[in-house]
Amino acid sequence: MNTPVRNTTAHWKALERQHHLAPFTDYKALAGEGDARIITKAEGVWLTDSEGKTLLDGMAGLWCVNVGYGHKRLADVAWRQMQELPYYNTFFKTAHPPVAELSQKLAQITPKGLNHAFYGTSGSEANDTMVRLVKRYWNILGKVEKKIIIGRQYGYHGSTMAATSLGGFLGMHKMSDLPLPGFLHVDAPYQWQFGRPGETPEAFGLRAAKSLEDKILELGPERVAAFIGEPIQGAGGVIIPPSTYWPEIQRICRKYDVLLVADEVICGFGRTGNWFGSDTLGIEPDLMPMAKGLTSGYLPLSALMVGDRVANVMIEQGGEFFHGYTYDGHPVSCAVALANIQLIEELGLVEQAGKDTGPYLQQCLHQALDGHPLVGEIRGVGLIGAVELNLPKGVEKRGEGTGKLGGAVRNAIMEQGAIMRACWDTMVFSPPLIITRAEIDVLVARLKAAVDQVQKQGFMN
Ligand code: PXG
Repeated sequence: MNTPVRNTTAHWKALERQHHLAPFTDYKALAGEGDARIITKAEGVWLTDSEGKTLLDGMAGLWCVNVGYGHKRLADVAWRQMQELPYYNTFFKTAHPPVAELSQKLAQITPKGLNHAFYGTSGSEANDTMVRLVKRYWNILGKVEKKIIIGRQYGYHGSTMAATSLGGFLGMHKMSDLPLPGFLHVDAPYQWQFGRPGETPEAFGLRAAKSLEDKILELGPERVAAFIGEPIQGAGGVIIPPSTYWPEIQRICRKYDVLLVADEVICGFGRTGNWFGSDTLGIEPDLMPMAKGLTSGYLPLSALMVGDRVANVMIEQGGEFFHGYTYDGHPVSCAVALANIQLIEELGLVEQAGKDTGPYLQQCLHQALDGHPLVGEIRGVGLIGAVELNLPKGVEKRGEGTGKLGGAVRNAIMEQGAIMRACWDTMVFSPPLIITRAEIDVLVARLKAAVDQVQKQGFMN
């Protein structure tokens, strides 16, 4: 076999194929399609691949590069911190300035009552920490039967054993004999798939929330420890619940003394037009896992924000909490997170997503795609949203064999020079919050061209 020349696309692709098991990848199928695209650099909202092709990143990496690529200030902060204190742990009675200062900042910008942070390096870890902490909390209080944690269909909370169990993806469960015992799931507030003909969004929202109350009553409230939900379900297809849903969920959790966990890993740090999805949707969570936009993906870091109710019990009555990861509160990641939050503030990105570019993106999508035969619903909040593709009559949404239409549009928009993700046949987007109106025009034009191309190819037939 000829060895490809070093530092060429063929070389990197060959190394990938031979040695890298990438996440969420069908390895054989990818090799058949000509291997992974090699991304070499990025600036603003633009990625460049190893062949010099530029792509508008409509996904902010994996929903995480909120401030966009290429901010030298974040690199400088990391460089300085690496020289001063590249690592020290926060176990065993030590701490350092970046972790202390970031913790204070997070307490300031998160909703009222969330005043303590427990760190990790990924959203999955934050959720594992949450599971351990929830169980510990009820054990300290002597309510040892309160052990079940309820998630939702199409919920995504990460890929560790506990995080996969919290999530509601059957395919993921099946692969590894999950969920673990004590993890159950209720309905997603997803009207496009589960709404009844003529049902108002308000009525649908209450019906979806009722599935939680029914499940709690079926199990017995004394056995239910917590409920977890993303304010807006991201990887499940940007599922935006009707306005009645979250207030009802909040009421149910309070009534049955069930802790409420709002997973802000995607919705946090300006994505929905407020600092947190909980602000936008009116949620008052007891616990809040966050990651991604916390550092805009420049370095790995996650935090579990812990509300006073739980923190006070852990602090006053808990004794030592035997839990932690080597890189908890990593000084370089914390310094970069702090600088990233300051950058979001200085650039006014939260306001911009909520009041300017977010609504503009929705308006452009409606102008370009309303009435298109391949397009069903268009929805969004701030700079997160979705375009539902219309499946041929008789094809069940998200059933066996679906996802091909979404895959075709995703490939077509990639050819056009932009990246969007397909969740089955739901096209989703979550661009960097620095995206300009002119760049939004480009993204929407490329999506329209992609949808037109797929329609012309006669995909529906
Ligand atoms: N919670 C939510 C809401 C997430 O979206 C996690 C937790 C886990 O975070 P980590 O850092 O462990 O990945 C996530 C992650 C996709 C996709 O394709 C989404 C995520 C990760 C990878 C791919 O939509 N979300």
